Amino acid sequence: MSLFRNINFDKLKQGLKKTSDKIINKVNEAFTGRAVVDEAFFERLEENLVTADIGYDTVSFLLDEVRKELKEEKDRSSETVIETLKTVLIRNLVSPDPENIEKNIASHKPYVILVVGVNGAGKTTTIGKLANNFRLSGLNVLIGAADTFRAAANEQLEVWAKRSGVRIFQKGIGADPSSVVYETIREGIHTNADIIIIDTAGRLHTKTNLMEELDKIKRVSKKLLPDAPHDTFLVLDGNSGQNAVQQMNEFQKICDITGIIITKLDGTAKGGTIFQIGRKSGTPIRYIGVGEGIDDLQDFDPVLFVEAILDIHKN
Ligand SMILES: Nc1nc2c(ncn2[C@@H]2O[C@H](COP(=O)(O)OP(=O)(O)O)[C@@H](O)[C@H]2O)c(=O)[nH]1
Ligand SMILES: [Mg+2]
Repeated sequence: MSLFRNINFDKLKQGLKKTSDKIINKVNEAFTGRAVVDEAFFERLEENLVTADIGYDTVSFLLDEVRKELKEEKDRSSETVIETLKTVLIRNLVSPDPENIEKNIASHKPYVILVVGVNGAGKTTTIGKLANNFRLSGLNVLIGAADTFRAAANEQLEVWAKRSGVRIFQKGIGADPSSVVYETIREGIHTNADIIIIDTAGRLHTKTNLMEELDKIKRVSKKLLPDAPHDTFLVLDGNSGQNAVQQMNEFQKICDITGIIITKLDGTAKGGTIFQIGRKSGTPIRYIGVGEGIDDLQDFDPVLFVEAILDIHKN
C-alpha cells in the first residue's frame, strides 16, 4: 500500500505567505545597517523572531544552534546565515516517517484514528479532508461521529463524508460518545474498513469531563481492538498563537498524542508557532491545513515547510 501524499509547494507557499512575509521581514531587519554578523546581530534577530510567534525559549534555543554552526564559518554572508537558520529550523521539527506510517496502517485493520482538540480548531473539517486523502489512497474509510453535543456537528460531518465519498456512522445528538465509538469500530470490523476516523467534542474548559470521556473512549475501543486507537491526532488552530501551545500542553497531559495537525495556516501571520509546537511537543506534526477546500490538507514536510517560509531569493 502506498498512501496518497498531498503536497503542493506552490499552494503551501501561497498559504504561508503572511507568515513568510513576517519572518522574512524580521530576518531582513536584523541585517539592516550591519556590515558583519556579530553578537549584536544575533541579539537583534532574537528580539525580532520572538515577535514572530516563535516563542522566547524556542528562539533562544534555535539561535544558539545557529551560533554554534557558524562559529567556524568564515563566510558569514546573509545567504550563509539564512541557510544555517533553515538547517536549524528543519532539524528542530520532528519529521514524520511515511514508510513507518504506511506499514502501521497496513498491519492494523481497521486502523483507528482519534481526533481531539478544542471547539473550532478545525477537527471536523480536517477529518473530511483526511478521509478524502485516505480514500484517494484506495482505502476503505469510515468516519465515527462522536461529537454528539451539538446537532450541527453531525450534519457538518455528514456533509464532509459525502464530499469525500466515505461512509459515516452516527447516532443522534446526545448519544454517549463512547457508545458511538464502540459501534463505529464494530461496524468498521464488519464492513471491512481499513481506516476509522473518530470525531470528538472539544470541551477543554471542563477538563475533568474531557479526560474521563477520552479515557472511556479509549477503553471501549480496546474492547474490540486491543491496540486502538492507533493514532490520536491533536488539531490546533494555527491562528491562535500562544494559545495553541497551551492547548497542546493541556491535551498532552490527558491523552497520548501521536501526531499534531495545525489548521488555518492560510491567512495567518502566526505560523511561526509551528516551530515552538514542533520543538515542545516532541511529536511529529503530521498535517497542515492551508484552506477550507477538500484538497487543502497537506502532508507536513519540514524541509518544504521551511523552504516555503524562508524562500527569500525566489520571492
Ligand atoms: N481558512 C481555513 N479555515 C479552516 C481550516 N480548517 C478549518 N477551517 C475552518 O474553521 C472553522 C471551524 O472548523 P471545524 O472543523 O468546525 O472545527 P471543530 O469545532 O474543531 O470541528 C470552519 O469554519 C472551517 O471551515 C483551514 O485550514 N483553513
Ligand atoms: Mg467539529
